[in-house]
Amino acid sequence: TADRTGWWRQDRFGMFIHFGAYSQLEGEYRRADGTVCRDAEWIKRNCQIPMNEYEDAAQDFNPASFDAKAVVKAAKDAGQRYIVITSKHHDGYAMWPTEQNTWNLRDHSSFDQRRDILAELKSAADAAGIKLGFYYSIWDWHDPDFADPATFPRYEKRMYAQLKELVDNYHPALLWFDGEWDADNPTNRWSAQDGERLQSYLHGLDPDLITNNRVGKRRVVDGDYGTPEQEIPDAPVAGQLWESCMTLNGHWGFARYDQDWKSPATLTRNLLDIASRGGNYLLNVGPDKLGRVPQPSVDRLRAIGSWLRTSGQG
Ligand code: FUL
Repeated sequence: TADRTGWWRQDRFGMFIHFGAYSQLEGEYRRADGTVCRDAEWIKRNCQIPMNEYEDAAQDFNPASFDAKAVVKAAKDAGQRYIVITSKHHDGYAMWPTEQNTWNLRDHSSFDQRRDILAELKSAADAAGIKLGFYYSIWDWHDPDFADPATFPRYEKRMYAQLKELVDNYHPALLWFDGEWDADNPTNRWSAQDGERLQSYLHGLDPDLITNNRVGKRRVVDGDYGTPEQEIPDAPVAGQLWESCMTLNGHWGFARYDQDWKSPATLTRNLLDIASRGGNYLLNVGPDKLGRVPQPSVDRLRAIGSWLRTSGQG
């Protein structure tokens, strides 16, 4: 409804954060034969890393330098007013201590067991008056019940339970779904009806929750807004709110080899272009394996913010 999306329509500019077990690899996988395969959050699949090796890498994941206050400050300095962080990407790894499995940052990592980065981010965001949302991938490469239609209902039950944990424990303002498409099964593991059922379940948990259109099948009626990716639509769909998500370099997750950063001028122009067409801009950062936002990202965010302030729009 108009009321539910009011803050979001007004906020306009948000920070996307891609952070997960893949961050531990920093975009590079060295195969046994010495060759290196490069990717980012898709590295498990695109570099065909055996699950046991990927799990071993996750076991070493120790983002001890993740600093929620610094992340929130970087967003604030840029003029961003909401943050959306990956709670679970396609690799299925949960960034909070979920009770549904042990494939998560508490139970499968080398991270301080007392810490919970989603809780840290929530309190830092609250303190700064920034809204927090979670990205959640429906597609799951790790859960053994996902891929088989016979067992999919068991997976779906766990997914519902995970989403309830997120809503009840962290009170996100928004859920950003993804992976409703599924490259292994393009015909329909996840249907529009599945999306509708999930949406009403979520609104039962929290009637104010905003969701994107990838909760269903990206139809105009799915979720609250459209999600053009790495592009600014020339002709936005009439009657649909939308948010363009974009990277600062060429990748969502941290990729140490990618230094191809967009210029502050380009980024600021994108923001103005999007805002002038009535959209939101969700601009991504990918923390490294220690949890640090790369300095080139911080610099660019600050440059956008200072432009906004000098032009009196911040
Ligand atoms: C895509 C994903 O497959 C990418 O990894 C990224 O998360 C992007 C925002 O959405 O569909």
